[in-house]
Amino acid sequence: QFLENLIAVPEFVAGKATVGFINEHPELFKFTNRLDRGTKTLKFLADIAINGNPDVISINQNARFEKPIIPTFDHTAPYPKGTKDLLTELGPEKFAQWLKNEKKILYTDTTFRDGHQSLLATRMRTYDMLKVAEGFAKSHPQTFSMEVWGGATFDVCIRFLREDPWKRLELLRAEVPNILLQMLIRGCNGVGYSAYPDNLIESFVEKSWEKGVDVFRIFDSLNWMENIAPCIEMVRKRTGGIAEGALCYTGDILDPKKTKYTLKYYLQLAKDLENAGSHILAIKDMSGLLKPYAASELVTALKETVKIPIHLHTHDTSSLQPATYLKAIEAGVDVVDCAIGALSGLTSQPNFNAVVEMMRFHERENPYDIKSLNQHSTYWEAVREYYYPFESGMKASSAEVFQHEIPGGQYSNLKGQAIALGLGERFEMIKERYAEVNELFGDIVKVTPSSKVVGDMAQFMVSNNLTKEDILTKGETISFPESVIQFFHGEIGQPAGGFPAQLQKIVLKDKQPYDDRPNKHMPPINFDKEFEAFKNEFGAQLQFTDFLSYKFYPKVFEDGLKFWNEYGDVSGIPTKYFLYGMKLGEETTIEIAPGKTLLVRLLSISPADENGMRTVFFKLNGQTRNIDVLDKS
Ligand code: 3PY
Ligand code: ZN
Repeated sequence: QFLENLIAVPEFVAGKATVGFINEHPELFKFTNRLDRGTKTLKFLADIAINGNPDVISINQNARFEKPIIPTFDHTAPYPKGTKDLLTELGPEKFAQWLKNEKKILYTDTTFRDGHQSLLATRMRTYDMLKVAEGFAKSHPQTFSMEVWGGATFDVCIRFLREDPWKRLELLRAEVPNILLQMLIRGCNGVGYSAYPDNLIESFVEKSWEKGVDVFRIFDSLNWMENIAPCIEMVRKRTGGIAEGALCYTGDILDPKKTKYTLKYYLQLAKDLENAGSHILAIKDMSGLLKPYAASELVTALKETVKIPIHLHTHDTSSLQPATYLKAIEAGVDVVDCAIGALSGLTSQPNFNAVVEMMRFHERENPYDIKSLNQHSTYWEAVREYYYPFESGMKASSAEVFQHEIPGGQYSNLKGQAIALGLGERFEMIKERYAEVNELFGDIVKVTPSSKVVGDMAQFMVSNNLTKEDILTKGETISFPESVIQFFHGEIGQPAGGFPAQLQKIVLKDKQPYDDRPNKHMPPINFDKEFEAFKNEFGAQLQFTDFLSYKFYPKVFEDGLKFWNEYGDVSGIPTKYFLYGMKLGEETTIEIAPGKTLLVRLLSISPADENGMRTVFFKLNGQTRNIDVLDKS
């Protein structure tokens, strides 16, 4: 391994190693766990078989899984031309012009990102996506884009799924070379929850494009242009992709009593987004609050205000949103976001299959092979069963969302968090408090990360039995959650109309808030120096993308790396075994590298010895192998 480390040092390869070379490169002596890939995989399977997956808190012993049926398509046929080819041919400006002139309604498929983020706490694994990505791309090349990256997927990939998000992107790009791939980026908060140095975001944007992202949907959780505009600029400068500036929709423009987020407010924001260089404008209705008649009014007015095409995103939490799409389409919206049937509805996007049917025989119909779309839905229906521990428990749509305004992506998580904090039974109260906190904070836009602040505060109030009055009268003695302090300190930006001054003082005590971009207060990253130091600390074999992951999530990345050193890449393990472990006598194939497949059968498990150790016997490609595991039960 010393040799491997040696050739990873560019100076050595370039023949520039000097006398002090060895002393200057301590990483040469960092040796990762040398178990071969097969053994590492067995180690993981053995551990899960004995101790379970720590991310699966409760197992339903009666759960039965049906084998997902992969939709059929012609594997040998070339990829039909799609929007990615068009972007390459036209460049982003002309592409946007093409989109605006296109009469047919276009669709973004959110199944691989927001669909599962909103329904299954973001737990969908790359394994399940790769089974159908090529088929989808070949059967539905008229799709505007596939949203596959960003938002919470980046963090969850490493933290819970133990996958490298960059590898996911690369693999999906290879399977989908013809359709635009889209990501959600939180302006200058990137894929994190706070502010970062601008040059980190710039570098992140550039790498994302290189690895496969074409459309960058850029938003800010407070609709603060100062956090959005620089990110639009980065996409324009550092990539050949599309900058889609997003306005986050909240409130109700039809309600005369609501005077903060009015039609005028949104039109101004849209104009600002266009002037900042957006190729496309997104209406990001993250909570599903944009009602049908409001959509009609908003889209009509936006069409008169901006020249760029309009892309509408919503969540079907209340079940009203297909009607919203209908009205928006009538008013001239260019693209709408949908999720494949089995991963649609409730807190996810409207049902792709059904919206396609809604538009059949209409003058703006975009014809789809509905039989194939339905086969994709059947596939996802079976796959979804594997992820039952991550379902939110929501059984029906609910008009309550118009009161609490919780974003779709947050709802399933918030419920899980409440249960984890022992507040499961008080979830009704958490929803009520959520609305109260919003009022207390001056009616803010609620989407990651501002929605997390409101959620944290609501949970804090419920667990400490605090009312709104308590906060205002006894606030001096309360130690507020960290995210709330950061919010009032201006670390995620400035809300429209400013912070409520009295509460800001109560929360911050003597601390002085920022009134400008928090990123301004951060020194730029010295990439050469820091990347070198990163490799010295964690291993010479690590890539620049690993470094970027580390900069967003240092602790999560470190834990992930420890995991990978011990168990290797587990992304090729079928989901059933990844989450629940193999049962005696079960057999599976696992691709651990292109063309390298393991055939694994679980033969037997010994009882625990006096030290709690058990031995798990496998057959691996015909040979018996045994792995010792500590039984933690
Ligand atoms: C995210 O930022 O993860 C979102 O999905 C916001 O809607
Ligand atoms: Zn969303």
